[in-house]
Amino acid sequence: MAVVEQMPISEADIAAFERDGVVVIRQVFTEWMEPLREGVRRLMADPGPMERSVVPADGSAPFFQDLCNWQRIPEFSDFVLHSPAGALAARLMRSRSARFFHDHVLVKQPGGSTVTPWHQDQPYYCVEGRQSVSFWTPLDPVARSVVMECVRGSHRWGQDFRPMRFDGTRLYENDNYAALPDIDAARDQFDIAGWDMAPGDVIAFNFRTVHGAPGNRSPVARRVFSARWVGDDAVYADRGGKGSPPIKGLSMRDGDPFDDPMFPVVWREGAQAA
Ligand SMILES: O=C(O)CCC(=O)C(=O)O
Repeated sequence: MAVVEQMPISEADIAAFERDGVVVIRQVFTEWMEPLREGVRRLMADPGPMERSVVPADGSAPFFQDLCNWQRIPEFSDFVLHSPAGALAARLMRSRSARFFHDHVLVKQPGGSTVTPWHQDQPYYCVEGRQSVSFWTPLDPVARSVVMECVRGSHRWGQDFRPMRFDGTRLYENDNYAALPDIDAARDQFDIAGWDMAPGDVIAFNFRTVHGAPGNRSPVARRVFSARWVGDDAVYADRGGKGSPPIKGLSMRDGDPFDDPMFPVVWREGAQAA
């Protein structure tokens, strides 16, 4: 278990994460790149039941997506349980614990035109809380022009916006959510963050932070392992419909502490000394 004081992040990084809902941390997962690439190779050869790839109508390269595979792909299990990710998540969330929620693999093949629309993750999820973080971890170099972007401060807008499937249909029928503002129509009115990324770097963002990504106009694949974490204040959220990921077999009720063996506490304050 990683010792939290040894994490390569500063108080300034944590303050930026709280203020902006997003921060980039350099070279934190460098030694995990080859194992995660091997895990993605294994996954793409044998996708899971939640695979939902998009094949663009224009004939350009597909956008491979799959979720919740960490228990069956050994390289992913190893990363979740033994990398510094849990300790890093706890530190960024200022939480005494870090519980793993799920993994999401997103591979945009070279030339693929599929855009990831602007969205917040929170309303898709069966969990609620202020303490949350996703680690968007690219396994290839990703240029600023291709990288996922985040709207700084949007996690503090005080509103959850309608979750849409990436094909433009509503995730929940008859919901009361407002539509997300049209970010692309007024990009200069938002504080949009994005960076050139090297393998080993991570973009850490809150589940409420508005984010999206362009198609992959570059000549190299954009393989990403996104790892989602929650903190001490996490509770189960029944959103009255099949959320995303569509996780089955949970017995928690709305407002219950988010505690199920499917979501292990990977890091807990004080436990590393034991
Ligand atoms: O990589 C992308 O295209 C989008 C990533 C994303 O939406 C996420 O990790 O939550």
